[in-house]
Amino acid sequence: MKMTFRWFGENSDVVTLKQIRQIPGMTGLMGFLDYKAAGEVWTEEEIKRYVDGVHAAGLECEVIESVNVHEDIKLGLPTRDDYIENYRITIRNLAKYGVKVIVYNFMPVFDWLRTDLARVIPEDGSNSLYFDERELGEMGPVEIVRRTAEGCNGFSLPGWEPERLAELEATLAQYQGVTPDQLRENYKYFLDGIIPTCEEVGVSMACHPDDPAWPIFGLPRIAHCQDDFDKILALHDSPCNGLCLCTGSLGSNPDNDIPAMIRRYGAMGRIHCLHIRNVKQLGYHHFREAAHLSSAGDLDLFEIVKAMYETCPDVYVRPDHGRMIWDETGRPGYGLYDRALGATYLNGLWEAIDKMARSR
Ligand SMILES: [Mn+2]
Repeated sequence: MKMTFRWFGENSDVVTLKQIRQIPGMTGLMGFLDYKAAGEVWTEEEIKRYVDGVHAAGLECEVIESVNVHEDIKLGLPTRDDYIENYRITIRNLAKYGVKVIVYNFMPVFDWLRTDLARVIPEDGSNSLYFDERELGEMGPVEIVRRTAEGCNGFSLPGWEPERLAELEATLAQYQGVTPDQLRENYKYFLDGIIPTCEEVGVSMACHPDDPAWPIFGLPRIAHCQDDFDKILALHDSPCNGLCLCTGSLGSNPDNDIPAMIRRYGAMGRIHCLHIRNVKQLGYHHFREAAHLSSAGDLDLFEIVKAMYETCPDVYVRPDHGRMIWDETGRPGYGLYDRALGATYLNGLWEAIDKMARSR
């Protein structure tokens, strides 16, 4: 397990690299250029500047997140070939600076969705991201976007970049009538276009699951359960076509057996990284994000780390969204304190599992 942390860059994050470096056991980042629009080439110069800064702080930068896939690729429009070529260039550029894993998703329009970015947890007064599908039904897509932009404390949230959402209604209309099978066909076209480049330069693609783990607003969503992932991995059979297993996203649906999924895809060598967080179920399609500790939510973090230990022990991991605690303010989900606690807890589980395994 290589413990990493998400960081948005010095102009876009209140958390500093120095603070990240001081978290025990932290080896590197899951890095991110938050100003890049979907479809744009990530140039060598900007990658070098970012990676050099990370290295100077004593951290590695072998995983990059959110090289977003342009909607034209997901929709299968004729312009997709240009965007796929841009994606190939970005893969090559990232590989030159030591990046080994790219996290992305193939979700139409909405990267992730919550109905409240700072719902107070009554038991302890902290707050976390929250979702209640009944609230969403009343809101509709345009209202949820407006609220998300308002609630993000001035930061653009990953997946909710303003330029991506400016033409929201037009984009939603384009997806009308697109079936899950058609979306998968377009996905295959994308993978067939980029995976040979990945194989050539030694980069693995890691598909992030739908969040929450079910269809929303009638949009096709094809990455939220084991059956979906079996199909995605079969679209282009290569070790470079893999998964970013996000326990919080998948855990929003209690039907997902996450330790079993880790074992399945870990044994296949197809998990390239994990996002680990806990979820508290509050009802049907109704949950909030919880502290990492197993007893704080409904996921068994011990079983999750054990499955990882036994099937994909060298994988990159990061503590995912944390709560906002100790009066910290910042990007919803991406404060320093609770994520640092999460990393420490995961490292503790790992040490215990490792020592128990060795003493047998
Ligand atoms: Mn995630």
